[in-house]
Amino acid sequence: MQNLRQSFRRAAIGRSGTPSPFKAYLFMAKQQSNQSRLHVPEPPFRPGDTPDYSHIAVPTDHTPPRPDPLCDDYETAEHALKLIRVMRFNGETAGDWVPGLEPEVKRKMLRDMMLTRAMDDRMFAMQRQGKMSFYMKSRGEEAVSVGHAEALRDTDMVFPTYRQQAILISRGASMLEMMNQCLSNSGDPLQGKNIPVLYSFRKHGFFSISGNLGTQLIQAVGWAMAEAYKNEDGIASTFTGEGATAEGDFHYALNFASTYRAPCIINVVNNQWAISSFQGIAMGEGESFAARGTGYGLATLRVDGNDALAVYAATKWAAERARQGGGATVIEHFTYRAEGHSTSDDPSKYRPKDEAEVWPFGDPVERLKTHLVHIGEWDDERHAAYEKEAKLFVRETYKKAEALGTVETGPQVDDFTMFEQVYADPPELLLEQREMFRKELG
Ligand SMILES: Cc1ncc(C[n+]2csc(CCOP(=O)(O)OP(=O)(O)O)c2C)c(N)n1
Repeated sequence: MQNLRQSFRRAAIGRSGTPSPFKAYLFMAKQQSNQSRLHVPEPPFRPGDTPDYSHIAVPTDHTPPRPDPLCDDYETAEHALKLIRVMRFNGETAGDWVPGLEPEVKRKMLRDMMLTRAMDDRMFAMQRQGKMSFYMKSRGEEAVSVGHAEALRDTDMVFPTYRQQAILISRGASMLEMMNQCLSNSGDPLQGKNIPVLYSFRKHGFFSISGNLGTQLIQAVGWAMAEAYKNEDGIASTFTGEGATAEGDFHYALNFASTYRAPCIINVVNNQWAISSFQGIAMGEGESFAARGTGYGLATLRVDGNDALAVYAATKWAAERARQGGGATVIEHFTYRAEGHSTSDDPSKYRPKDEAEVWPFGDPVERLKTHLVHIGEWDDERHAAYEKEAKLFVRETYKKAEALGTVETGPQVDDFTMFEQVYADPPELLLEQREMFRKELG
């Protein structure tokens, strides 16, 4: 099976370094001429296999060129099949997309990624100690959120998934409030109405995260359409994992975004895995996820998601296009989910343990650090010092949150708060239920 998978992989390399379904079909047809021709995508590696990503081409020529942000959508069709990169692995930058950023902005991006990672590590450990019911880390994908947030205005509205906590960090949200939400304690701004990590921060333009995958995509397009209708210049930016692009909502969103030229950015974070199903199950054996936008007449970019500067540059381009009336852009962020899907997941059951280490695009924190060191704006001592500072800040903030209660110890919010904060005008039925509840409790 291992050999069959590896030869399948070699036979099925598409133009963009991702497998091509047509070649895959021919390969399977040849191998299994006497069997069913139904093709069920299989990941290249399973537990026990030695992962080898040499089939993924790492572009070194630092193309494609940066077109005018108001170009025709078809001029970006090729961009959906390539990979925008800015930083080389040795820290140099190259190509048309190098953003002219001040070193302090780059240092902020690095610090935001490190702080997010420190918070994720602490919260994961606290979940394991029973202090909260659930947690989701974003390790390996921090550059997607941080690079993106830095390129937007703070007033632009984000419709995220559960893996963009670094956007809140970048926008200066209170870590204490974030932790209170995860602990569902007496300081939880959502009063226990959402599961941990499904934040909602109106003051930071961060729309309530829904546990139902895909809903945020159409909401974002609707918000953007309303913004354009009112002649405001805000844009919406929404995120989905590559797995959830298989949902109808993704396609409705692209359809409406294209028809009404909605000022928005539709980000697909291709981290290779949904929970235990790999990206091929969401049609990832096609040329690219970004290319879905081509069929809908949208601009499309595909970017190295572990390169914070490339994410920044691609977002700036798409934001400029949206703000100037050019409509929506689909951006695929090509990255890797370095840890489990959530605290409820055990990835060693379905993929090799060391896959993250051999991921050919490296680690996003290390990549930006290498660049800053290369240009003389950072060094190992400062890195170690900030790592320590971030851990200390997270630990101190967690202590403050814990003092307001945990799932394990309480106190939790008053039960009656479940009837509040959802409706501006609560429907009659809800008011009746509240009365019944009050009587029952005496
Ligand atoms: C409509 C819906 N279907 C299924 C689920 C269960 N579920 C939660 S997360 C997840 C995987 C999503 O993978 P992907 O979209 O690739 O995002 P990632 O977690 O990798 O960031 C699934 C299947 C859900 N929450 N909602």
